[in-house]
Amino acid sequence: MPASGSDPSGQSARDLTHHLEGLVPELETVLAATASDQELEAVRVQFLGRKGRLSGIMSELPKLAPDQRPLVGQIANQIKSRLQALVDQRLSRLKQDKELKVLTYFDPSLPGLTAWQGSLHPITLVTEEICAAFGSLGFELVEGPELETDFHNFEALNLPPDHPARDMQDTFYITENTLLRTHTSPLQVRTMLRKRPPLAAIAPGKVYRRDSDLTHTPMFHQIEGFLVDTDVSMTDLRGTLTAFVHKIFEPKTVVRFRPSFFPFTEPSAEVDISCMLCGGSGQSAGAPCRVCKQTGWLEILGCGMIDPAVFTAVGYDAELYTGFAFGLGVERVAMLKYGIGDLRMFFENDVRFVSQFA
Ligand code: 2NM
Repeated sequence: MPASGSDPSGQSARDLTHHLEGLVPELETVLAATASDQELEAVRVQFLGRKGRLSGIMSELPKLAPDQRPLVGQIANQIKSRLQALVDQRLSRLKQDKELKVLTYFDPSLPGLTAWQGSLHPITLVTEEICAAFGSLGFELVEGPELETDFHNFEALNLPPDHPARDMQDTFYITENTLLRTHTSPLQVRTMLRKRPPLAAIAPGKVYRRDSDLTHTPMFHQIEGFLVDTDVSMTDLRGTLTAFVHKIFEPKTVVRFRPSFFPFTEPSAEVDISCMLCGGSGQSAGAPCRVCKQTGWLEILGCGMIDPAVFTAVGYDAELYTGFAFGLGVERVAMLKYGIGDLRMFFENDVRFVSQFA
């Protein structure tokens, strides 16, 4: 049967309709192969673009008999909507696939990432523990500059100008009169210049000495304390330091005072505690104790009754007041407390070491 309204070019309404309808399955096949938004856009342009397949067929419309054009035009619009819908469908499918892909590599049942938690350095922990122990005994905390004057670091502490501790070999001098403090005693001097007795203070801080080998670092941490009043005696010193040792180490620890010398105290003593590894026997696991080198004792601090010359230097009446003072090295106490064998561990800051004491 001849197509109705055929024209000289051979295009009939039926041919055009056939071509138009053929676009739908063709687009479906091409769309199925698209894997990205870019590919999809290229296909859309190819079919629906201004110079695309649909436009190509539509350009044949004027060749139809005028009475057939409206019907084919209507079909063409329907096909256009179908094609656009297929492209939109594919677009949302691609988007869905992308989300699904994320879900397949994200396993919500896995444990979450652990937040890295910091910890305090063992020197900080031991410093805080010692200061808290003296705090509970009524000592106030004092701090001050690491850069000191010759007067506060040496002169006021009964260290005369020719004393060996003032040697360039031992002290970091900045100028002739300023230096890095070699101990925390200048804090005691500053406190006494500022206040009148009765007073008791504990002074932690970094100190500096020109010394560097296996057992010495140019900077280390010290804590010194002192107490001044009328009628302070050596028994007060002994009782205070014994109470302190029993707060920091085990209560069964034995404390021993041994005569010594410091320029700023008279009399002076060094304090030993019974070895925590061998319990004072000198033997551990049937062998000479490695911690106390078989002596049964460990030295932990130095102390004494404050020399009247120190009181005079800060303007106190040396006839009226007496007092005691003591000092310890924080690294040394931390090594004993935690059984650390190498001083360098404190300064290397290996997290595997420093995070063990939290
Ligand atoms: C020590 C040992 C003995 C000490 C003395 C003073 C001061 F300023 F009061 F005189 N402060 N620290 C002292 C006494 C420090 O360290 C081993």
